[in-house]
Amino acid sequence: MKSYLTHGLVMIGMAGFAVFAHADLKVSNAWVKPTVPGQPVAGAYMALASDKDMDVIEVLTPVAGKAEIHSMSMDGNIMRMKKLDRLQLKPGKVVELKPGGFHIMLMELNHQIKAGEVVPIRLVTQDKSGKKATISVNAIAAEPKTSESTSGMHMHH
Ligand SMILES: [Cu+2]
Repeated sequence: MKSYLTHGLVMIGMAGFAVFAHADLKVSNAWVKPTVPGQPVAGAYMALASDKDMDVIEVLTPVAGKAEIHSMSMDGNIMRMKKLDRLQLKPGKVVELKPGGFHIMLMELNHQIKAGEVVPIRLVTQDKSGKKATISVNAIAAEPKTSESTSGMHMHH
């Protein structure tokens, strides 16, 4: 068991050249939409590239009382969001969390998220053998780079 744990640490160390990665998962382009005063929720977005089948089963952040993974779809002209128990990742396929699609919903925010703030987010993954791993991501609070407006998208939970 001891040597197994040591090996795990080496793997994490070797993956350190990537921005946010553990042995089997790379996370890039992580950002959070800044909030206005009193706004209780914020969307967090990122690209996830996995080397094997795994699920993201939990999201943790110190800035919010809880964080959920949501999908979004159109119901007529109303945006509907649904909480996912797990977000499936497949090897070789990048899953992009972005406005209008899958996203992480930071809820019960304990302060206003201002542009430029670094928001630490931890993703807990589980592979098919049931083994869990945690990856720590620093998401930057910034307005979306594209001009498409995302305001109002989080009104219908
Ligand atoms: Cu949502």
